Amino acid sequence: MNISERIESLLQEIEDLHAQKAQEVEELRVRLLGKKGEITSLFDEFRNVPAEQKKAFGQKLNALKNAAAAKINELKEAMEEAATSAVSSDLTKPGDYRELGTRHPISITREEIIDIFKRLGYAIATGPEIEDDYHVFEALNFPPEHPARDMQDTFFVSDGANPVLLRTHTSSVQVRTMERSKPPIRVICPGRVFRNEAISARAHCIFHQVEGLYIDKNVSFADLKQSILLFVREMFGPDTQIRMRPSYFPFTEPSTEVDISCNICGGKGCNICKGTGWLEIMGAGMVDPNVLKASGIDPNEYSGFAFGMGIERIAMLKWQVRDLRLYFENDVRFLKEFETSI
Ligand code: 2U9
Repeated sequence: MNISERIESLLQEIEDLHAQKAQEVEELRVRLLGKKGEITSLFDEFRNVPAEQKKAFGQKLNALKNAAAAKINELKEAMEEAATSAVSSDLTKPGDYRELGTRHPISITREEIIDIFKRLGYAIATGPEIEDDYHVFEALNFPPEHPARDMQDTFFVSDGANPVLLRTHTSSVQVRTMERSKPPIRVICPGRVFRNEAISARAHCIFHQVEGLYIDKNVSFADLKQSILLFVREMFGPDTQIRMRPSYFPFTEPSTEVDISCNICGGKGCNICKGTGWLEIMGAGMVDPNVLKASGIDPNEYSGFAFGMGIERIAMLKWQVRDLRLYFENDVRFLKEFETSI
């Protein structure tokens, strides 16, 4: 066979090529295009072709080489596709190992808090993150000039008589619950809240809260104290003590800030509790009569208590997380540390 005939026959052969295994495709590639392959040796012989025929042969040879490369690629791709779509005929074969993700510490903590209050008979309530001034401030007894109503503290979406804004606490959910139901009310409201704050190790413009509300006849401050004590002992261990300090919130009267005995040093004083033996975990109080009235509940007939806590803070105290920003960065090295806490 002369060169011309060999090119023709190889072209024909390439068109009819087929392969069953990846190894066969590789063998074909070596036989045709490898260092000592048939097409490669045709290129070597090209030197002996008379000058006037060189152009025509050159074109044919290049076409042959391209056809071979394209065919081999096509076979390779077909093989890869078959490998991925093929159903194993051995149905007893173990499945591929898939690495499991971990739940986020904020989710773990939220579920744990909710679970404790569920056992105390609380129902879960949720509501919109984009709210109006009435449900976030007005109905909660915030005076018109309260600093939280300032652009510096709250993200406003629109202004007007009843501005639209991103809720700064989940208390608006309790307001909506009071509007549509009659006591007894026992709800727990988890959710995201938004505050116009500079981001630091201790503050973020988005964080998570769990708030609770209990309204019935004869609900007292003693009920509040006992409920909180039960919660902290479930959350931080049976030896945990609580301490209440007087505070002020527009929506509760009296109001209190709640501390727990330091879960690191047991109250002796360490660098986590800054030597005080106590850690602040939440705020609480008796619902202000104005707040009950605004949502159609008679304060002469009913009383109630409410509390609120930041989930990030509870999780920080539980696991000694030093910097709040870690919760939002999704660095897997951080998230992996909670693998066993699920
Ligand atoms: C209604 C009536 C009263 C919810 C409450 C707190 C105290 C409180 C803070 C803790 C840390 C918010 O996340 S934080 O910054 N919360 O101190 N929240 S009492 O009181 C309510 C809610 C709704 C109708």
